[in-house]
Amino acid sequence: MSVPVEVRVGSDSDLPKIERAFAVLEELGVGFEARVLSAHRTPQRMAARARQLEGAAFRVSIAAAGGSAHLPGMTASETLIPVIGIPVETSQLKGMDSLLSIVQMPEGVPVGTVGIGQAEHAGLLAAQIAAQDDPLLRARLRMRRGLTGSVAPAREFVALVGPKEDKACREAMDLLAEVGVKDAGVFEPGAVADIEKSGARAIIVWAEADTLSRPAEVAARTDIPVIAAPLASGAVPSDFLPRLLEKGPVAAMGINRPRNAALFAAMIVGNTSAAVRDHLCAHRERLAEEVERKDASLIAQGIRSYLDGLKK
Ligand code: RP5
Repeated sequence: MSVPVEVRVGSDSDLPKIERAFAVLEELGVGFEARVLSAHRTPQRMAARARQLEGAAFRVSIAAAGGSAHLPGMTASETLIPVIGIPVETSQLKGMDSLLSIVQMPEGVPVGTVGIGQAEHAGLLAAQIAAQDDPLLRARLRMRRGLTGSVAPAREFVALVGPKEDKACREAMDLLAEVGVKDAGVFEPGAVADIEKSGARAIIVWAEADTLSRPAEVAARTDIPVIAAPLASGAVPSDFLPRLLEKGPVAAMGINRPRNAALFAAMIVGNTSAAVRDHLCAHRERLAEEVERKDASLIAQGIRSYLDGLKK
């Protein structure tokens, strides 16, 4: 049996809280490996295993952690397979600490985040990603989710749902092209049947304050992984992200991170495209070089001159 899914937790105390993820994977017959790997207590072991995931043919990692929940993000920084983050519920802050630690990733390193404690959604998303290479699994998954109608086999195509002329949409399209995803197209929110016929491997759905339920509405009608990309022009209310993630399964990006939505979609495509994975690797290296260049010039110039440069 192939093992396309890794499930990692920051502590074994997380295991009972994400039991539904294991149950879904077992029910669908998806092979998985479960590990306890702490970003803080065993950072080297955690990173070393993350670096092996691509080579060991894993398609997706589910990473669950609570509180100062750095496991999903640190895992994502060490691999090019998609990482789904589960924010584990905490007693004092009810998992809001976990959610914000996981979802608001910087540009270049996305984590597809589910709602607080939504382990079942994480299991379903992982199965949806794994099913793209496995028609029998896909059929079981569609049956379990009550999805009817025929779907085209997945190809190298990403669907975007939202206005074509929008800046976020253009940025995402540009980045998809940059990392070698051959084809992408924009659809209306109601056009899920057309998206299924297109053979899309991922769907990016933009969500604003008045359309927060849109990604979940699309996800309810398809087994193609839905990436929820929230956009906001100012401060948002504290229930903004929880409302976005109330229903699913959707993999949420941080607020105003359209390029991360494109990268997460490309990582899904990269599971079956060596060319896309090579581009993603080069993209990640460019980001690292940029930070290294800045660090070197800070050391060379000293803080005052560097700050003056930043203010110009
Ligand atoms: C996090 O700290 C873990 O993911 C867990 O949710 C939380 C508490 O861990 P334990 O103190 O129970 O080991 O790193």
